[in-house]
Order: sequence, then C-alpha cells, then structure tokens
Amino acid sequence: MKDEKMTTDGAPRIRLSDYRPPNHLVDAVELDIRLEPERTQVRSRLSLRPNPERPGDAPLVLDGEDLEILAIMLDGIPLARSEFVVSDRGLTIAAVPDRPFTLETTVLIDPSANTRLMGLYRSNGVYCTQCEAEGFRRITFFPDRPDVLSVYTTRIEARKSDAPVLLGNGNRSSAGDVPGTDRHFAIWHDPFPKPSYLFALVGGDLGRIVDGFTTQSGRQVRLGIYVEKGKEDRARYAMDALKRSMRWDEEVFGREYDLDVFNIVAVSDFNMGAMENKGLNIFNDRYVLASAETATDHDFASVEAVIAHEYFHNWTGNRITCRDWFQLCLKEGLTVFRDQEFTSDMRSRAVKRIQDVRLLRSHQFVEDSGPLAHPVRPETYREINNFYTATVYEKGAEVIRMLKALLGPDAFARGMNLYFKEHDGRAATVEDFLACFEKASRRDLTQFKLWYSQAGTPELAASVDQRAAEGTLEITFEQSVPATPGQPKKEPMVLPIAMGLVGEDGRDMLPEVKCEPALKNGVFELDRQRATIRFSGLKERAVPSLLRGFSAPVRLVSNLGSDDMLRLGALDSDPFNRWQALHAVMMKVLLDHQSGRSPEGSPTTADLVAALAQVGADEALDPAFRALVLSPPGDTDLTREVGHDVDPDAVHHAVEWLRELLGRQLGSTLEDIYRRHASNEPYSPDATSAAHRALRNAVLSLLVATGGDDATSLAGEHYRRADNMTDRMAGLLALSRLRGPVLDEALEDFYGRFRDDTLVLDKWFTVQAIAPDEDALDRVERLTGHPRFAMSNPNRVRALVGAFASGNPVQFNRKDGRGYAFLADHVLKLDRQNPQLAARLLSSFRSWRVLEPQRRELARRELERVAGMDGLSRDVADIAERSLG
Ligand code: 0A1
Ligand code: ZN
Repeated sequence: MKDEKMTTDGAPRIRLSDYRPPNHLVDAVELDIRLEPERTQVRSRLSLRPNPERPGDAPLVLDGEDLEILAIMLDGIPLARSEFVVSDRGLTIAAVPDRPFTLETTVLIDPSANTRLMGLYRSNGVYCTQCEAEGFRRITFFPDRPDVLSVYTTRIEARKSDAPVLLGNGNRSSAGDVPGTDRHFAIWHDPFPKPSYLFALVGGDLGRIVDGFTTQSGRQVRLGIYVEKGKEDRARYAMDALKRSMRWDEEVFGREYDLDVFNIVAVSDFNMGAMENKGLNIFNDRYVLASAETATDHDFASVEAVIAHEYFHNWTGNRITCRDWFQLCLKEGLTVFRDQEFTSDMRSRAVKRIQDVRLLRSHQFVEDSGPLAHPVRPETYREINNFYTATVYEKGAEVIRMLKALLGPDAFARGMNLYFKEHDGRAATVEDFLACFEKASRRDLTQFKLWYSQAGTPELAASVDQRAAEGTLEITFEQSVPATPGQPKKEPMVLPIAMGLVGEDGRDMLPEVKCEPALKNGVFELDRQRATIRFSGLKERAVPSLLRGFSAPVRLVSNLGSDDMLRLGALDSDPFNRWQALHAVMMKVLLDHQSGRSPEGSPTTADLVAALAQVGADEALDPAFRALVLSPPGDTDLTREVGHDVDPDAVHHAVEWLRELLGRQLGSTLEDIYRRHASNEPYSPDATSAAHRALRNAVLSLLVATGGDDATSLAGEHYRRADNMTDRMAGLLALSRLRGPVLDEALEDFYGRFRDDTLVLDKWFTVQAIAPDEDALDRVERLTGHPRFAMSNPNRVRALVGAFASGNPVQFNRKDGRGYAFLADHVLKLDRQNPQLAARLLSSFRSWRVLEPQRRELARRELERVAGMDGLSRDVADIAERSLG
C-alpha cells in the first residue's frame, strides 16, 4: 500500500469559514465491485450535473487515494491523458460539460494491504468497509464530502467460497451466480440519497441470526446480525437491544425505520466502536457479542448503548446529515443525547446520569483543559479523524441536554419535530438546527450558540449567604470561562442551573419560599458574568442543592461546608446531587491528605464514613446507586482537582489511602452488604440483577483495599466461585491489586479458559496493564511479545498499550519517563500501519502540562521526539504538534 507521507506542514488547514458548495452534484452512483483479496476492481458510473450554486465553468474535482486507475470515460468516451490531472489526493477534469453528464472510472484496490482500516479492507478474511469520514475516496473517485447526496446501486461480486454472504446498503434487488464461474453476485439499491461516508459493503463467510420488526405504521422489517460462525448465540442480546431501540425511537421521538432490511455486521478489526452506514451498520465485535461467560454487565450495557446509538443515527445523521465535517456534533452530540435517554429509560436514570458525568469529567473536562481543547464545533482542522472526541460527542450531548432544560420538554419536542420535517433528506448545519428551536420556542438562541464555539469548561462559583434570623438566603453566581488554544478571551455563556432548597428533614423547601428572580421549572438561568438569586421567608435553615442532575457541564465551586454537603448526601431528593455531595466530601478529604494535613481522625472523615455507611446499607435505595456512592474518586479524578504540578505518586498514594481507610472503617457494613447481595439465581444481564452485582463488587474492591491474607482469600474465593464474567473480572481485578501466587493462578486459569477467544483475552491483557504495581511497565513490555498480542488488531492494542497509558496513571507517569518512551515508541511503530489508532494512543499525553516539572520535561521530550520524526502521518503529526503548541 502506498502510505500517505505528509507532515501537517504540508497538509492544508481546513476552515469552516472557507466552506464553498461543491462544483458538481452526483444524482446517482452505480458501482460494480469485484472482490479479490489483493486486486479488487471497482467500476463506478456517476450521474453528475453542475451545481446551480457554483459558476458554470468550474472543474470537476474528485477525491481519490491509493487507487490504481484502469480507465476513465466521460459520457462514454475514454479521456485522453491530457484531459485530466491525477495527484495523490484525487482527480481533476478541467473541461466538463455545462449540463448533466456521466463519468465512468475503473480502478484497482488492494483490501489485504489496507492496514489503516479506512476504505475497503479485510478483517479475519471478511471484506468490509469504513468510509467515515474520508474513506470512500479509497474505494473510488468521488466528491467525498457529506454535502453530496446520491442514490446508490451497488453490484458486489465475489468467489462463492470466499464470500457466501454479500451485503450492501438499502434493499437487495437481485442476486445470483455468475454463469460459468465459481462466483456469485448481489445487487443492493438504497433509495435514500446519502453522502459517501455512509456507503458500506460486506463480503464474507459469516454466521447470522435473523428476526423481524413491525414498525408503527405496520411495515415489516427483516433484521439480521452477522457474526463470526459459531458465535451466533452471542448476538442475541444485541438483537434484543436493536428491537427495543427501534420501538423507543418511535415512541419517544416519533421516528420510524424506513427500509425493508436492517443488517448489522460484527468485525474484529475496527478503529472505533461502530458505524451507522445506511441499513448496514458495521460494528467492532466487542459491541455486538455478549454472553454471561464472556461479557461483563458493563459490556452488556455498552452493547445496548452502541446498538441504540448507531440505530438512532438513521434519523440523526443519515436522513439528516452534516453539511461539512465541522458540523460533526450535529449528528454525534444529538445521537449521544438520544442514546443516553434510551439507556435512562431502559435502566436507571439517576445511575446513568452519574456514570455519564463521571465519564464527561474524566475525559472531556481533561481534554478541555489541555492543549487539545477545541470547541464542540471546531472552526479549523488538519485531520478530521482527530475530532471524534469527547468534546464533540459528550459535551455535544450536554449542549442538547441544556437546550432541553432551557426550553422545557414541550418546546424541545416541537423543535425536534420541526428539524426532522424541514431538513429531512438534506445536509444541515448547527445554525439550521438551532433555527428550528428558535422557531418552536420563540426564543433567541444567539447567546446559547456560544456553547458551540467557545472551548473550555466554564467555572461556576456559587457563594451562599444565609441569614437564618432573617429567613433569607442569597446565592451569588459568577462564571468564568478559561482561555483555551486560540481563544484567549471568552464571553459569558447561558448556564441553566437547576436547584432546590433542602430542609432539615430533606423536604424540598422551594414551594414554601419566595424567590427573586423566579425559577423556571426549578432552573435559574445565569446569562451574565455575575448574578444573585434571593430567597426569603425561610422558616428553617436550608441547604441549597445546586446544579441538580448536573444541569450544565461546568466546574462548580461553592462555599458550602462539609456538613451541608453531608446533609445533601443523606437527604437530597435529587439522586445525582446526593452522589455528587458525598463524592465532593471524599474529594475534600483526599485534597487534605495531599496537602499534608492528616484527615484520618478528623470530624469530616468520621462523618463521611458514617454517611457512606448509611447510604451503603440503605436497602431502600437502588443497589447500582449505592455501588456508585461506594466507589471513591480515582487517580484521574484527584489529578483533575489538583490541577497543576501534579505528582502522580502522591495522587495514587492518597487515593489508595482513602480506599484502605474506607475498607477498614466500613468493614462490617461492607461484609454485611457482600453477604446479603450474593445471588443464587442463574445469571441474567438485566439492570436489576446487574445492580446487585455492581454493589457487591464495589464492596469487594473496598474490602480488599485493606490488604493482607483475608483480602487475598476473599478475592480468590470471589474469582473461583464466579459463574459469570462480571464476577470473574471483579475477582481478578481485586487479586491484581494484591499480587502474589493466588493472582498468578487466577491469571493462568483465565488464560486457559479463554485463550482462543480474542475478545475475552483482551480483558486478560488489560488487567495486567492497569495493575498499578512497580512491575507494570516491564510486564506490559513483555506482553507486547506474547504470541497472542498483535499490533494489527486495534482492540488488542487498546487493551494492552492503550489501557496502560490511560488506565494506569501512576505507572505510565513513572518518574524515570520510561512510560512515556514506551508509548512514543509504540505510536511511531503503529503509525506506519494505522495512523488513526496511533494518533488516538498519542492523545494519552493530553494532560502532560499539569504534571510536576520533572515529568513534564520528560513528557515534552517524548512528544518532541515524535513530532520531529520524518514521514509521520497527518493524524499523528497533528496530535503531536497541537499537544506541544
Ligand atoms: N459515526 C460513528 C463513529 C465512527 C467514526 C469514524 C470511524 O472511522 C473509523 C468509525 C466510526 C459513530 O458515532 O458511531
Ligand atoms: Zn455516532
């Protein structure tokens, strides 16, 4: 394969403000693809016409990469060499008719050599495609940009023995044998105009399960999930999740499926989670395959969420797509919001919110405060692959959530319906989207739009002044948005602050008091830098519960003391804030420990332990919620809170100290919970059963933090008795913290059971990569030489190298800098093969600037070493340069 050797200096910087409509539109695409492992032939016939929005003499510009040209014909006549220009980026034909015309091209591509996993490639002998964002140009010449929507007809041909299954977008219109050969074909027609990034095909020898779905208007849809043969049973949960997603989208968003077929294919080599190609979703198999023996509860929940996410894209992304890649959040933020809502309805809303906020803080807040910070809608990029980020996805979803909070559910629903109605079949922008909500709510969203353009996590300071004798309480809010790369100065944003007042017995006092200005649905809108809200007529001391449900993605700092926080932890009717308050007190205790104060015997620590015991043991509460409460902050949480000159050893030490203290001081409560929540029932992945396991396993993790022989025998027993992967992994993780021969035995046992199961073996690699002991790096280096380790499989690389770099902060940030050098070496090695994955790994350096000076210097050197290499991919060069910038 020809590698694209280009540094970012050579790559154009693409700007949102430079957007121009395409010179030509493509009404129809007919493809004829003859699959061969090394020489696949792609013939394409494009029905083109000049775009009325562009000047008449504009040249035809088609993207194309790594294509070997066999023929080019315009309106049926072969073009002479002098009539077109080919570069390593595409094909330009200067003189084309000023009326509709056809262009036929024939090219050869090599799927077996495609290690980037973009375009057409082979994974485990299966032909599959990945075209988002710019992969279609690696299949044929095309205006490979999302604002060119076309109707596709695809003929796929392959040797029958190689690829008995042939799948494409849309509905299958015909299929048959190619007479006189060992080959067969299938023709797929997709009636919905779509951009090229949603094109897909699959050819392979796959097993499948089938099912059906009747839509709300009574149409029958055939559902198929294709997996490696022998793994069909493991796809049943995904099928169930798919049907529930289809029903939910009808009931909640009024969206019905539109084709006769919906297929999902699981492949084992995939750069991301999954892809929403029209009618033919292609998945990383880890988000399809799940069984009690091989998948944890967390894996089951991820399968459900990713199946839903990709399915929901059919409306938010496919029927309405993005005008250009700057609008990525238009489909991603909205679709994440939709999948979060789906999970909230399927499982526990409060638990889902807490999990999402934890993820937002540990990924997006970290990204937003470092050198890779960018707005939800970036304004410039060099490599779009590097913008599939927590900011675009997760903060993008938060923006939609705030929109709903500000407009209320009815106006939000009206805005969504208007968007579906007005933009169906089109490529839209964030402006188009917001205009629908302005119309539906009659509200000006100009200031709200800053959420799309200003990077950085706003800080919200709340100063509470309570005068009990006068029965008043005032809260002064002040916001500030930190400077981020390229954005030194920020405007005040509009922040929806959901709040309540919690009385001594826990009741909500809002209805009994006067409030100025009045709250709208319990929400105070802060739309300037500083504002005060005043409550009067309070008959008793109240504790304000601020930012309920995490109503805005900000860092809240308040002057409430630990006593008030513990009251919220015990009594707040908002479960998110209950969790948040207890978490905040744990964080305070950790920070005290960090700064050399000794909180072991402090009243705050004693009260915290009592509060955790009470919530932990409260059988009236959802066990999944209790599990979250009993999961103290980790290294990444504390690092974020410390914020500068971080010593990862000290951070780790503090985190371990608190876990050990809780394990010891909550001992009997924890043992009691551990016993009560044991189950004799056979495994079921449903949310209720999973909640009990989550609680028991959170308790196990604290109990073993005390160390010693008792801990080892408890963890060993837990591992041995496990009859499902959730408990087995919890036991193994607990043992991995304790080290010793029991762990070695368990690792050997695990390997013996699952040595032939790639997905499960990833867990075995990860457990060893994230154990925080001193030997971690040596072990990880050794494991890169293990016969089952392969740089060509992205899941495996993420499971070992990625897990070490992002899941083992204390050992990755070793004082001697060896962790950094290890990562840089692997990034460079991988870059020659799979730049997208290499760039993702490199972004593990995203918070190097918060480290103490010695480590900061070591990290900088490694980043500079990477940045200075010749022949870097655009993906890696872009991350390296921005990280240093
Ligand atoms: N649109 C997909 C994400 C995705 C993006 C790029 C890919 O290229 C390898 C693959 C998938 C989603 O949001 O699920
Ligand atoms: Zn998506």
